[in-house]
Amino acid sequence: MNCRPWWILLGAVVTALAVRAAERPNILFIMTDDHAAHAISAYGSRINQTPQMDRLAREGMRFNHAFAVNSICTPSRATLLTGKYSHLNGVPVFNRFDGSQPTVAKYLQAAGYHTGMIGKWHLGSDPTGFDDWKVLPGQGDYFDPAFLTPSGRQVFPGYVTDIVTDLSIEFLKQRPTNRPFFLMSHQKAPHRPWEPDAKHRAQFADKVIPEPATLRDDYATRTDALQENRQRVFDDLTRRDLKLEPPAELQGAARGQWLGSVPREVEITVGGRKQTLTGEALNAWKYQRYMQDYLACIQSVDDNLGRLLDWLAANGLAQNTVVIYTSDQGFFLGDHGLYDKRFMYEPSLRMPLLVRWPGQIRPGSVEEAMVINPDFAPTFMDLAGLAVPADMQGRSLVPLFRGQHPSDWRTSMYYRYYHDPGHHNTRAHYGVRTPTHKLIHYWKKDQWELFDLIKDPDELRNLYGDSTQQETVRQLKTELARLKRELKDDDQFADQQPGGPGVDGPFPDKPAPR
Ligand SMILES: [Ca+2]
Repeated sequence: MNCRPWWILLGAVVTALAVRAAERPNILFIMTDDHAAHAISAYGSRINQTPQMDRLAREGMRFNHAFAVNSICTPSRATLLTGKYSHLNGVPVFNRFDGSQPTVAKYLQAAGYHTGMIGKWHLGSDPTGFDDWKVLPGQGDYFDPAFLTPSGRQVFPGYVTDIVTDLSIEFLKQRPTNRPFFLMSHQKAPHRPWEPDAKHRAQFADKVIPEPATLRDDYATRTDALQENRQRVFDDLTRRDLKLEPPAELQGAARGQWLGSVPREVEITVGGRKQTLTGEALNAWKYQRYMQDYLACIQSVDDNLGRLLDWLAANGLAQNTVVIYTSDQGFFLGDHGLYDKRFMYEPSLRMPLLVRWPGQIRPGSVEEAMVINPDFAPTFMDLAGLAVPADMQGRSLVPLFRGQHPSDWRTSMYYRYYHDPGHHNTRAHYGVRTPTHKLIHYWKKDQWELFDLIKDPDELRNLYGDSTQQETVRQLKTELARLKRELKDDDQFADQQPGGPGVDGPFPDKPAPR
């Protein structure tokens, strides 16, 4: 029996806790919205340079196979918080998140972390599990955005990417320094409508962006699902997307209709001379116009990432802070002629993932293991020294950070998208991806696609009906069924998705559109 007085024992416990707290790293999780990995130079971008993201890659680890399991904003965010797929966290589409369920923020807060959520939230309900939060209502605005806070709505003048960074730094300045912090700093950029600030818009105004090889994909061999989509650069970008100015005489509904429609000819001025673009010339111009704004938005994100990293360094926090940069999913940058995401094709499925953890992650390392966004919550738990709850469906990435490769790491991943027809007439589908193949099932149409990712990385040849591929199809269907079972996907939302008010409104306090 221990005979030491109680205050000595208590003192020992307090000391032990303090030591443990000191050892637990801070977690700064920076997530953007719709930032494709192939628009980061560390990932070999052909279209832009991102020096601050490259700095993270150089000082930390670049993941080459990080995938979203349901490639749209709201489900991705629900998965991030819960470590669960959509069919278990209740958010398969743009329906509101039930914030009473367990989340990683609540677990970390209970374990003594100072928790914060700043920026794009897009889950409809108020954040739970955070000591402080300031979130954009719905999609939020690029300029002079309103934020929802525990004490009400507040408008911040300026550009949203700068403001989210300012507020993140403010959170860090105000934090209690005797506890580790967990901050989710979520940028709205580069989400549609791709509105850059003047400085970055000017940087890209005259840039000619190389076209992707699949911009004029003819969709041969693919299923009806791709043929029917309405997210094409040439055919679906509106005048508003392309930042065309309506004629002054158009007002009210007529003005809105003009901005919301797809132009079949556009007048531009080159070297002081007016020129009318149609057909192929117009198509090429649309791609340029789209990408110039998208990339200009990203350039501001990159600058602001630099500001955050510099602030950590200047305040002695670089060493004991795990910095994570990712996006809620990927994006089509004209690939397959598309913008937006949703499809299980690589540009949309793949997330950028850069992680810096000095002393633990070897600088400049590259990880090929397959990781998925349900892995984030278990990773945060592990970093905080907490056991991963049994109902979380991902795995901690901490062993990978340390250069270890568990022999039972996943070699396939499961994906499921529900929002059909959604905003872009995208067909619901689920599928399995392995290191070499992808099998997709559009279940409402009962159509399939099979791709050989080694021989056909651009996913242009659907091999599903190919007689030489039937053994591969059989194996992938077995694996797909196994994953579906293991992940407890019982088609909970296959036919019907949750209704309700959704995450984009109504927000009675939303400012009038400009
Ligand atoms: Ca998104």
